Order: sequence, then C-alpha cells, then structure tokens
Amino acid sequence: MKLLFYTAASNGAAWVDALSRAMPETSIGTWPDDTTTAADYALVWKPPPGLFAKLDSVKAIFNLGAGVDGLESMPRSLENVPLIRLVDAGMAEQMVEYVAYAVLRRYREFDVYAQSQREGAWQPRRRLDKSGFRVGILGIGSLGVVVAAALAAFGFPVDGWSRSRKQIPDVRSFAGTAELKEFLGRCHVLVCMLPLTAETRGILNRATLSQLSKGAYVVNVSRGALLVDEDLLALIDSGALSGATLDVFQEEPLPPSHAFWHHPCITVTPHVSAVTRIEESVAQIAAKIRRLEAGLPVSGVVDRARSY
Ligand code: OXD
Repeated sequence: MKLLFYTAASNGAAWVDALSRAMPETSIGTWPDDTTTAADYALVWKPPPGLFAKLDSVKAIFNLGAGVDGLESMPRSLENVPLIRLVDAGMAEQMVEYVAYAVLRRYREFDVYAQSQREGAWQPRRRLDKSGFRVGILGIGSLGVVVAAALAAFGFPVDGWSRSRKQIPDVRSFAGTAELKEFLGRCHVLVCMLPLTAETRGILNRATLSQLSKGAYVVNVSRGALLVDEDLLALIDSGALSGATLDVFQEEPLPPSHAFWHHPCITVTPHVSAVTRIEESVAQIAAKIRRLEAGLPVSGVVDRARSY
C-alpha cells in the first residue's frame, strides 16, 4: 500500500517517522519530492492546489486536523472521494483545559485581582453568582460536547448552539438561525467552536456580538475568520463586552502591528488550544485505513455539503 503525505507545518519528518512505525508494510511518498507511484490514501494538512491533481485515484483523503477549511480549494472532481478528519485524537482534553481556564479566570476575576496586586491593594470582591454566569458554546460538535460537559461539571449553566438540535445532559441545546439570537442573549461567556464554512465566516460580528449579555466575554478557539476583529475591538472599547481570549486569527502568526497584541482586555495565544498529537493521530488514521481496507465504516467522514 502507498500513502501520499503532505503537511504545511514544520513537523512533517515526525509524522512520517510515526507513520512508518505504525504501518511498516506501507510505503510513504511525500509531496512534492516522491509522488511517482499512485497512492492509495492521501494524508494532508493545508495542501497546495497542485497536489490535488495527484489524488484522483486515492481511496480516501485524511485531513491531519479537526478543521477541514484548509482544503477549501479542493476541486469538485474529488467530491466523491471520502474526506476524513481527525476526531478528538487527544484534542478534546486540551480544549477542555484551555476553555475551562479562560472561563474560570473570567468568572473568578483573576484579571481584576492582578490589577489590585499591581496597585498593592487588598480588595476582596463578592463572588459572582454562578447560576447567572451562563456559558454558551457556539458549535457543539465532537469537541464542543466535551467542553460543554466539563463546564457543566464545574457548576456553570451551559447552553450549546448548533445547526441541528443535540441531546446533551445538563446542556440546553439551541438550534439553527431562528434560535441564535436567544442563545446569544443568555451568554455571559461565549466560546466559539464552530467550523469555518461559507456560512460561518464572519459570524462573530457587530450584530451578533451585540446580542450577548452586557459585559460578556468571548473565547475563540476555532478559526480567526469567524470573527470580525474590528467589531470585537469596538464593542470591548465601548464597554459592551468585557474582553476576549483568542487563540486563532485571520492571519497567523498574528501580525506584529495588530491591535489584539497590546489590548489590555484581550489575551492572545498562538493557536495552541488543542494541538494535533502525532502518535494518537497516526494510531487513529492507521486504524481507519485498516477498517476501510476491510470494507468497514469509519467516523469523521466530512459531509461535503456542510463542509464539516
Ligand atoms: C485543527 C487545528 O483543526 O489544529 O485540528 O486547528
């Protein structure tokens, strides 16, 4: 069996090494150096358009991450080739850590205490009413469900919004455009975990962010292009929102001149909320290739009409 491998990231050698150990019977060609024989499966992360010409005979394309927006330029001729994304592969645990930290930091007002410390002021504050501190997860997919459950276990009231209604214990599910306004109006913290698609691009804009509760906080761990940066900045500066923790940006690395870097109410991290773990991911892909070869179904197949 032959695999064709490409990643736009700098850790390609570690992937190829892990793949060779997990699938010793397989030969691995890397784009663009070694593409002589037609591959059975392609494993890609943000491939250049030229690579797609090599994929028309593959049995499936594996995306080396959860979000498939890096494959937007895939030609229609490949739309019947199954596209399979990573499912969890160690990412859910990291997402829980990141989001729980951001929510608890806001809820327990650590930034206010940090300011008091800088002023040398001993200023205890009344604990915020947790039952009124509602967290909304915008995008309740395989990672969103785990994050919602973790926040509910901390005792936060949690709502989730998705295209179709979900049944999740302790989480109220809102669905579709008709229920977005009500969902937003209840959020004290909005956690964005939506996939980036033509429908969700720019969904966090002045109109939608203005519907959040007064002084709400925004956490974006999904894709930078979901957010209209200037609308977020304007709403924070006007006091309508209290701040944001942002892990993803329209341009990455975030350009040095971007206002997010130095804004006192914005925390910036460099797209690290849930990084792909190579060993877990390779084990998942190898197991799925074995199932596909045996004619069995696999999870994580992207619905091309929905783009996730
Ligand atoms: C992913 C990512 O989509 O790392 O997996 O952003």
